Amino acid sequence: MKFDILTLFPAMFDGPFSESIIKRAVQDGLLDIRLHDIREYAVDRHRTADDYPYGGGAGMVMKVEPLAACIDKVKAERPAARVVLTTPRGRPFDQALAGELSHEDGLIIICGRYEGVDERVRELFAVDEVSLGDFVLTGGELAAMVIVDAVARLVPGVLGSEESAAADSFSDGLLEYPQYTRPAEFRGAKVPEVLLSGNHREIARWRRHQSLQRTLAARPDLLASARLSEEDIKYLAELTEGRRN
Ligand code: JAH
Repeated sequence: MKFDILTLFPAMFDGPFSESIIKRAVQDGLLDIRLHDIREYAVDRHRTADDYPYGGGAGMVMKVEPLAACIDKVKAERPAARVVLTTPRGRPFDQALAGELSHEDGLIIICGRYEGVDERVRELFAVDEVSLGDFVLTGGELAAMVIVDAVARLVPGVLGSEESAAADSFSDGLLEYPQYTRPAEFRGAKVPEVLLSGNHREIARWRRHQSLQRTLAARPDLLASARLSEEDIKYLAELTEGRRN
């Protein structure tokens, strides 16, 4: 899968893509991550990438010309790629969208800066706006890294056979059950007996119940679209019994 990232701060990406799973996937040729410095597409003497907003107001706006030149260049190299702009006003990014994007041939991710990018970028290019949540960053770079990470791990072969994406949180729309490893007791805190029992049916049942409990407690909104069995629904009914809501 090909990722092309358009940014004024390419050096921000040095760390996250040079470690662990993403690094290995790039080395193995499964991922091709390219960084494009938007400033290199500014043609004026000072390589200006921002300017004052028409109509006045606080802060600066990312100029359209350097960004458009950069998009033109990258689109010519990647005609099939989908163009994404990270912004708080975009479509909420979730596991379903990560899965959808992982089937694309390539992604061109535009990282905004300042108060935002000149609106004409959205007008002139087919741009999908994506948001990581209702908060404001100093720029889209960190959001782009999150998107690359979440999408890349869904590309076949990126996770080893040890780590499979299938059994993760959200694969069935529930939060993950608690995990433990050795020692069986630490500072008086014990690993639940059932996990040491070797009874795999009981272990699976306990884990499912834990997932349901946690989801009900922390993210009850997820239960509406989770894939639940008759037994799950019975268990949830038991959990909520005695409550009035
Ligand atoms: C901030 C351009 N939803 C996360 C997110 C994504 C992008 C930005 N902020 C938050 C952002 C400033 C300029 C983009």
